[in-house]
Amino acid sequence: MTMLHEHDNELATLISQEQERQKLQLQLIPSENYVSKNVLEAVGSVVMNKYSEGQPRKRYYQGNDNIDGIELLAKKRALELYGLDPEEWDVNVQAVTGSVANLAVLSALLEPGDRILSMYLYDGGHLSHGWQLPDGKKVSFSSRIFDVSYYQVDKQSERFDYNEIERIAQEVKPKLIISGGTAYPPEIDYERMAHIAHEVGAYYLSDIAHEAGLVAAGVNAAPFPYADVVTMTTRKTLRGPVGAMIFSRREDNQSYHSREGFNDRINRAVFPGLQGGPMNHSIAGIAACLKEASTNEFRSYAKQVVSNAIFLASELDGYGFHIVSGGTEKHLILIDLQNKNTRGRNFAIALEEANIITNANTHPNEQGSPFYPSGLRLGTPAVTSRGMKEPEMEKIASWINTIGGIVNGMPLKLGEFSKELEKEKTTLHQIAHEVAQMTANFPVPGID
Ligand code: DSN
Repeated sequence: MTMLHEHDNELATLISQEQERQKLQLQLIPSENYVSKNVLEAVGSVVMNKYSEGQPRKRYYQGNDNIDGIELLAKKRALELYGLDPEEWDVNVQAVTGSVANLAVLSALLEPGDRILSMYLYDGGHLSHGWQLPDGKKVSFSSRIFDVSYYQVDKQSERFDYNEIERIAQEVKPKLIISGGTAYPPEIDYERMAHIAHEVGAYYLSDIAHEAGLVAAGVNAAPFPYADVVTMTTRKTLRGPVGAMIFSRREDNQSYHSREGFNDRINRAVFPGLQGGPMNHSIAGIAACLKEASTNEFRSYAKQVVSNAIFLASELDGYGFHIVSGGTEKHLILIDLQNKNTRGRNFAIALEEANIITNANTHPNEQGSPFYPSGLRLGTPAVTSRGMKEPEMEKIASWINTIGGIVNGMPLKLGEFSKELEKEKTTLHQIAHEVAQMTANFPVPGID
């Protein structure tokens, strides 16, 4: 950063401040993590100067030998990491984000107007799976193109009732079923989801954006034996850069459209369908993170991510927080705050004041809205990357409980809430100080 400080101090200062924030605070947003110096170096490299529309060895512009090498390396490492036979599976590493990856799959396999069945957003689904508001307003682009139906979790257990999902699939007869999302803490039964999809002649798309690293490490089950297509982002539990991967079978056994492989259609949907030149620097970063994810060190890390989340959930449960789905089998925890007389945003604001970063989230029995929900989402990937374990989770749970006690019963309206919170600043800043003392003992990968 020395160069940037010299030539553009205004920008360099903001970046430095963000670096300090990431070191100082507890990053508990489950989709966030810290990339290594290797990944940072690859992403900040000159490969971003090159245009490379097309596929490796089949580019539209000259001068792509090295870019081909990087993309082929990323693809090879991706297939190896998930134990996939390159004769059977292909992987596209060009989609810029998970949402674009999902849109590419939908546009490759379906016709406009075709029906999708996906998880309801409030229960933990994702925007790119075709979200429209209960009043019919189509929020995501995929919901404007396709006809979307939803399945939800059982309101009591807050877990999937697969018989009910099967019943809905048979009723709505989708052309494609999606599993996965952003806030479903139990593992998903991929075999059952594939069975439900294939029984009604639908494709099965498994989106494992959140679990990618846990699946790579063998800590969570893999959808590959069952799914037709698997999408993931590379930045969450996989601990890579912003980017996405689309794994698809070379053969389309459903023959809904044609005998052409999924992969050819998907590659074309990414480019030229949705994107121009790929982000070669992200692809280089993906290659770097995939090498790291194949190590024993990463496998131990992923195991600890889940142990930490299970422990943190159980501590919070002990403090009387309503842990959605009764716990977690992954890296994330969802809390329904209705018994704590507060909203997710209010709680998250108070936690931030104490250097604890979380996000407000909807939950299956939500009465609020996605911007002002009554849930809170937490996760352990980033704090585990710093080396934190159960003793730190115990401390974090206790801070969250203290702050939960402070916000309980405060006015919900944000203006009034902020005024009330002002009166509690001494306690919150004392916790912020304790958090800073703890984080100072845990180096940040990629920074320290
Ligand atoms: N923003 C991601 C998450 O936090 O889960 C989903 O795209």
